Amino acid sequence: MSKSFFTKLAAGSFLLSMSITSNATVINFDDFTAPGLFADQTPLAEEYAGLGVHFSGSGEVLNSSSSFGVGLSLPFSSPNFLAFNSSANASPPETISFDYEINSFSLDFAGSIGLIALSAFSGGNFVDNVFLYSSTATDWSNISLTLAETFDSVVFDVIDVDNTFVVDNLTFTGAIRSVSEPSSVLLFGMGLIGLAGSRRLKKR
Ligand SMILES: [Ca+2]
Ligand SMILES: [Ca+2]
Repeated sequence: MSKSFFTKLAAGSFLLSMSITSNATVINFDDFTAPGLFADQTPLAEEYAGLGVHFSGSGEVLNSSSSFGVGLSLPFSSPNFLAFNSSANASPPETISFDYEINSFSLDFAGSIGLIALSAFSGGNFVDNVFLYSSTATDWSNISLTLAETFDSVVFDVIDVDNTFVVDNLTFTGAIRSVSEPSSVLLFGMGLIGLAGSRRLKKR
């Protein structure tokens, strides 16, 4: 193999990873109609399967018409959020799992006073976690995990908090997607065509 082959391969891989990690995906729960009461909603589950994101837990997407006592200006995005209320049988932990590896995850939350925990797992194995003490019920706070290691699920939990609170704007960046993805197959294919072309030129 020529040196240029590896140079091109390295350049191709670099381009590929750059194009994926630069794209942050945001789930703001505002893309479907949601009711205002827990009684009228079911727990969030596969509504975002199209993005390769799956929810398991008892959090329910509600609109902000019911008073949660939280601020309704940015970073909250209108009209919906993911809501929790222990008296409505909607309590954390909430597990968010991905069909691919990610390397950063964050969310905004409001309405709770206590310790918030975000934990990252890869293939079911604990990777890392972060804790944040929230001392105000009305203002929004942000909790985030950005790790050198990639992970494929996140557990959001609260400790010593049993009142109502809401979550919005889940934001994550993917790190490694399957090579069967059309864009990477195309990119790899283009690299091979380029390589074949340059070899033909050299033979002349
Ligand atoms: Ca319900
Ligand atoms: Ca929202």
